[in-house]
Amino acid sequence: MNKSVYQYLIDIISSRGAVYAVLIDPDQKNDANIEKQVEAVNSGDVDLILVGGSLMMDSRCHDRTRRIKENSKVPVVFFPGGLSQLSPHFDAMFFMSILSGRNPHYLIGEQVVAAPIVHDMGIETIPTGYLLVNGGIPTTVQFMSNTTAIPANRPNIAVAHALAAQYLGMKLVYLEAGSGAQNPIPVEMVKMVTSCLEIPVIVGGGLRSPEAANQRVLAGASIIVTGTIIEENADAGIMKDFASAVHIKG
Ligand code: 1GP
Repeated sequence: MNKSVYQYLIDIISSRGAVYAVLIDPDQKNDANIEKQVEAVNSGDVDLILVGGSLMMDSRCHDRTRRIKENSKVPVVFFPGGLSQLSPHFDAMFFMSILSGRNPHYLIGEQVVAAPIVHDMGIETIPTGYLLVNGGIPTTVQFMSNTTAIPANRPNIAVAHALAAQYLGMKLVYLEAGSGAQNPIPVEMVKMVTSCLEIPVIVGGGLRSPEAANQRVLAGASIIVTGTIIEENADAGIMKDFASAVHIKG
């Protein structure tokens, strides 16, 4: 691909209304199904694969990332759960900071250690402000990052963080309820954040139906992420249902 992954995303947002991204966790739990999941993505009108997870239960995540990249027809982007998952197989990475938290390690510590390695690998970086919102149950990301999530019924707090991300020069804001969240990001919060922002907003965590994804795109989300759905059923038909709910234009 000649253009940057960021430009690829911007072009899809403008031509199709929003991007549908599928998160594949390169953890042991997906080992047997990686090729099947990528095949469902390839045939399911999915625009992007995100790779990452909050906790790896063995040492083979790089090998799984390579298998994802080798089989994928769409760009493969690192969604960092931690520095140890960084690999040269990625087309780009969300260079993220957990801005909703006050844990310096995830605000800037990991990023400083990662930066020279990213520079050496030459991976495209997409600066992303990551905002963790309470999804109703404690999630792995919340526990592992040792941060407090934004209360789901306080959209103003999300707006303030999202604006700060934009003014700091971030190119994307990720509204995250956490993988397997009981409640996805409230539609009202998506509306309030996107109406104040000029940069695209990603929404993920706990989205279990195409309707739920569609509501958030109509509320202003530019990128929708699902992860658990493909882990439960690596089926191209389900991916297509989500993709057509997300692609509201064209
Ligand atoms: C996690 O938002 C993603 O970062 C995906 O969440 O697994 O709940 O779809 P789910």
